[in-house]
Amino acid sequence: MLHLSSFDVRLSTTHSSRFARLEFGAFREAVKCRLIVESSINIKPLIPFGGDDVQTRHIEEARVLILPIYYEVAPSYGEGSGEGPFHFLTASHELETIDEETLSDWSSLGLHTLPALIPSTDPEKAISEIRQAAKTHLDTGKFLLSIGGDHAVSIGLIMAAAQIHPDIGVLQIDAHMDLRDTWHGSRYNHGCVMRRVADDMRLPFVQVGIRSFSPEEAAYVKSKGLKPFYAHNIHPQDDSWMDDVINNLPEKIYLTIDVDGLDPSVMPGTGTPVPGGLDYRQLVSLIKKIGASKKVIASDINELAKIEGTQVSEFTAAKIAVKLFVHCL
Ligand SMILES: [Mn+2]
Repeated sequence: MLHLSSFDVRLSTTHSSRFARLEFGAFREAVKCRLIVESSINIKPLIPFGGDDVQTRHIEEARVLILPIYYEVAPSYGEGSGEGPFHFLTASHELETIDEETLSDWSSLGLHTLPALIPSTDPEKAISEIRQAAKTHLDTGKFLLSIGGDHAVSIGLIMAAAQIHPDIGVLQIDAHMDLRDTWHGSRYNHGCVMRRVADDMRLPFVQVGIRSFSPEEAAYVKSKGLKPFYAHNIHPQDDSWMDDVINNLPEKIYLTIDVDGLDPSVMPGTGTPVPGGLDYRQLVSLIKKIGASKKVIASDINELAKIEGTQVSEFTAAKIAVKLFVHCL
């Protein structure tokens, strides 16, 4: 007689971050088996940013490198950021190549989309892999735009940028402080990005769009005398607060854009949409001002999670990438 009460099997494949749990239940007459997909990243083939016609074939001739990173570990709420690079790049193909503000043709800037990076699902290992990959690309002196993935990818990316440019500062667009020391059992979780920047990398940083944080983070901000740009203090029409952002940063910038920094009416496709965020034009103005007054070394766009039936989020994310190219190169 077979007696099974419950039985879990965790499966993982070597080529993707796909996890599954097999559940066996014992019943009087039969043993039933149920497959539950806990979290999976569907690794799909990617098109280059803007499509094949835009791709600068030879990497040596490129001015901009775009690094897609399939990574999503322990999301806090909604899932799907792991497949963000696929949806971002697919949407980028639909962009017109003239930027309406500058009237420049961004397709001739020399964009080269790199093969996707699929890091380990162990956060510490993943951060190390991302750091090494980013370091190799940043060593070329080209502008690196990385596409997440969850926000944890930025830890490795910023580490790499700071290795090459120790005088760099970080500008974070985000609804969340990401100042937890650990989250979901790791110091390298998406909720810990800026804590690593502050405590481990000891870099100056400015946070914009903040409207969601824990008691631990509030206490940390108070103890360190930090002055985040809370979303509720950002004037809807007057952009003069952006001068304060600029004045609080050094000359060299790493710009990390968690898409949930935008208002969910603009960017609904993200795991933790929080009302009251930046509007699209405010973000573009900030990018423009930063680009005009600082040297942006590298950037990332992360936490994009597609909503089936609408393309607004991924198309907006792709458009933000164009704004980085036309204003920050
Ligand atoms: Mn974040």
